[in-house]
Amino acid sequence: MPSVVIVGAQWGDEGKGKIIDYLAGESDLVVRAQGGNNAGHTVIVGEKKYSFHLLPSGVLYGDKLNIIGNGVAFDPEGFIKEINKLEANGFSPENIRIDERAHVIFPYHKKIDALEEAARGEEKIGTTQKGIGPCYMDKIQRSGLRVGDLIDPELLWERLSYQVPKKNEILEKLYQSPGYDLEVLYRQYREYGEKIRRFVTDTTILTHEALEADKKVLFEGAQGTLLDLDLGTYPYVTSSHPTSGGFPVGAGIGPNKIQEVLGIVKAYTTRVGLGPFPTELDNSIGEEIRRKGKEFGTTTGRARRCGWLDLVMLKYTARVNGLTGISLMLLDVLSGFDTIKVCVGYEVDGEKSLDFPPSLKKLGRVQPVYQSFPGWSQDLSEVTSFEELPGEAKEYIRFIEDYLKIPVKMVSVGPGRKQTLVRE
Ligand code: 2SA
Ligand code: MG
Repeated sequence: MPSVVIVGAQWGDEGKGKIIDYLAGESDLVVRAQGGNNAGHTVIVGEKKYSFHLLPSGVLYGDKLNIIGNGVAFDPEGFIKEINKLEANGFSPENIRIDERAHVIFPYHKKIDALEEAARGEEKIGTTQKGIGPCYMDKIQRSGLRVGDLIDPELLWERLSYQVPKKNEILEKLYQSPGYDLEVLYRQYREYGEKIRRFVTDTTILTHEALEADKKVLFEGAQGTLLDLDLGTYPYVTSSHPTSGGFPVGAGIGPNKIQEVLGIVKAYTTRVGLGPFPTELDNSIGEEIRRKGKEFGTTTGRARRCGWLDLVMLKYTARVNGLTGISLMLLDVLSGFDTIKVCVGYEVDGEKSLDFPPSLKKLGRVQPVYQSFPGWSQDLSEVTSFEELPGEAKEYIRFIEDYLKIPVKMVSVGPGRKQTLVRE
């Protein structure tokens, strides 16, 4: 399969980083197309753990091109920090390319993100405060600055001279918060522009050429389907499209170029940030999952909310992404539970339903209908093939496949590269 899209099929943090790293080994290009450094992809090589935010997860291989596509919200400060860290770890950033069209995050975006969250009080989204929403707001409003502007000192000055006074007015009048000094900001960002210039190009050409040459292209999704601006649990969503549909636009390719859509599914469910979560376990089982699964945010360190697997939700996310396969992650975390539950239906206002409701209010009233499965006690971390899994774990996987009518192509039983079981 020359081109594969990897999408999070839940609320993010499904373990995409690990699978992307695994598949990157056999790919020529790794492409990010949405989100920014609000993402947190963890890759574990040997004893060492690497966390990527803005960088595509293929950077640990020396021979892959890593593309930050036009749809990404690009934070130059975060980018420079990440490449410095990469170099300090002995890896080269030279195979990274940034699309000229990607929009740039400025400090005022981050500040507005934080102030807007504070202003919302109880109604806050629970954002990562990386300025993602406000940056995309400028993009949609057609007033944003793009990477191409950042590396052109004259354009940068021109665009910032218009933008900074406007942002200052918003900050001072709306939020009673101090604004920014235009010249200081300009000098700082001009310097960033100098530092990143050598990475900047029209990446759509590179991706196109690779696809035309039948090279293997890996499209790396960040966040998850239920955080999609259109298809997620609005307003508790991110401001981009983490679904498969986000890739044609965010990377500048035709949808017919995507051959496979691999959904990354955690063997249970987690969520960071606020909003309804039908199978949430606000009890000792939820805590046990959090502890065993080390469910804390990679970017912000926040404790993730945990619950059982929700197949009603997955049926929806499988449909809107057109999933062709599933990679089931963190199965090892479920070892040791006597009983494992799976949500197979919803009950809302006394009525049974098999559909994930578009209405957030309705989703908040959902009572999950569970099917119970016997658990297994074996530690799965040493298992090297699907056949070796305990019968109960196989049964759990087969049930998921039958319900969703999608094959589980990979199973992960630990964070290491070797702990990935690929089904023949
Ligand atoms: P934002 O910052 O505007 O994108 O936040 C909007 C919502 O999207 C959620 N969101 C995420 N959810 C899970 N993981 C994300 N990335 C980091 C990670 C998060 C972290 O991989 O661990 O470190 O806390 C991510 N990014 C955004 C967010 O919680 C809001 O609900
Ligand atoms: Mg993450």
